[in-house]
Amino acid sequence: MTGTALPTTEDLRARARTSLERIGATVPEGAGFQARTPITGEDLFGLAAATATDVEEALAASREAFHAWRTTPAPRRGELVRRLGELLRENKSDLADLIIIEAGKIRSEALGEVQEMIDICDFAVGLSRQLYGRTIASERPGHRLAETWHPLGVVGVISAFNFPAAVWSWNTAVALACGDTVIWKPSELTPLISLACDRLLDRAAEEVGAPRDVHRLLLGDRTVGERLVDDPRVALVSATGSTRMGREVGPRVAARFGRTLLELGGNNAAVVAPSADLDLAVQGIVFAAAGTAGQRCTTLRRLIVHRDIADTLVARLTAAYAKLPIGDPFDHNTLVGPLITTAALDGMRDAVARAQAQGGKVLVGGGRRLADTAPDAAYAEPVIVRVDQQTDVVREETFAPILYVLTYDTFEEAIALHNDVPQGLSSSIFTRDQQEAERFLSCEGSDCGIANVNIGTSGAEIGGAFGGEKETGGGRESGSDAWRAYMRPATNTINYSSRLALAQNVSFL
Ligand code: UN1
Repeated sequence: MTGTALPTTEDLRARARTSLERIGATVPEGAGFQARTPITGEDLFGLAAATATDVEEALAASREAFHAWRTTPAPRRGELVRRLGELLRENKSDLADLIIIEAGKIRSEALGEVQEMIDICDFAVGLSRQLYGRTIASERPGHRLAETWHPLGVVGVISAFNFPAAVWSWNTAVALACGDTVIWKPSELTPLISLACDRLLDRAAEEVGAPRDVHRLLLGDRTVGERLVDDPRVALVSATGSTRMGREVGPRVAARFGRTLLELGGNNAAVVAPSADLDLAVQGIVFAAAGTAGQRCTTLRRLIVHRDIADTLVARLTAAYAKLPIGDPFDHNTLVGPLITTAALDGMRDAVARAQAQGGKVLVGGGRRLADTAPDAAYAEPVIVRVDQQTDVVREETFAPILYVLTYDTFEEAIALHNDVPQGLSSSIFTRDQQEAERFLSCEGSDCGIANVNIGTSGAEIGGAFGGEKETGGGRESGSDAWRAYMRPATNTINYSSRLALAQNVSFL
């Protein structure tokens, strides 16, 4: 528990204004919707939402900017991303403050999110000189096959509240290096950090002489997102959010033959084997399960522990949970800030009640804190629930700090439990047995897009591709060769002989 009182909404409003001013962003005040803070659960500013005309104007401008941007040499496009990365470095503290105010992250995690943005900019600058295609041996004499990667078009980025800036930056830094233009529809819950990011990119574009319309921000509710989803001028819709949202977005974009990159729910598990280093496992588990108040898509939600060590591990986790400092995310001692809304708290309580009704036992946590001082905020104690079976509530993603603990006897059983959920984002195993670790990483082990050893499920670096299988949506963002989703490949056959030879030995004329 933290001893200090929460800041007032007035303080937070002033702080947000100061950060926005230092960044140079102006707030489009209006009556469309409210910027709010989960720290007190109260409103900060009324904002104007984008109208249908604004969306249309952004689409036309973005499409036009694409025509200039795609012919700008890729290393020159990288200069825009480099300048953005520098501005993110210079404004790191103010950006982190806005993330704390709007998403309720603790300071070290908010700074970590900005660092992730800086890292992806560095990556994308390098990428701008490495958009490699292949040369392929032709079956015909005097011919060469080549693969060329071209810019795709306008990319619509729809992002969620929990990584309000980093997920935008993964998409935007890479898309810009690839020669695309971007229209961003952020979560309605985090408009201020979006305004700040947009302003910094705007400044970077001015300074390097890039077309201003390579990036457009559209604030507003889901109708704004829907317009991007349905418009054939948006070549790729990159959407992060719930599986429910993905189920709507995917088919709608597919119906017009557009492309999607979906990052949806996770129901991430860690297997803890009898040989595990428990000191390391406890640290890894507590950060992954309770960090960010359980609101990462990579949050650890299921622990699959070998029966022989289950009681020992659970006792250590329970002790660690009982001491977690919960409260004001600006307080340097706090490790668990608020949930985003009281609706999220209701969802958490509902899931725990269902788990109990299905035979689960609450071992620690689950209570509400600070309800008297901040009735509109949602401070929850991270909870551990021991369950005998993977019941339906355990197989769902509840976006809150709930850790379900299951036990196993054989490694095969652990893998079967691990994979028996609809989602497939992130996974990990704590073990000192190399065979077990390798089997977990193999094709018959974890079925997730991310599989780790002796580290938790969350906190991926940008260098790898980020995303997952099954109901997680199948998209890959960020590092490795995720850039290919933002470009279109063309296969070229070049005849440098003076004979026309047809493939497959076809003769004609
Ligand atoms: C998300 O929760 O949407 O791996 C992204 C992580 C972070 C990104 C999470 N680097 O936890």
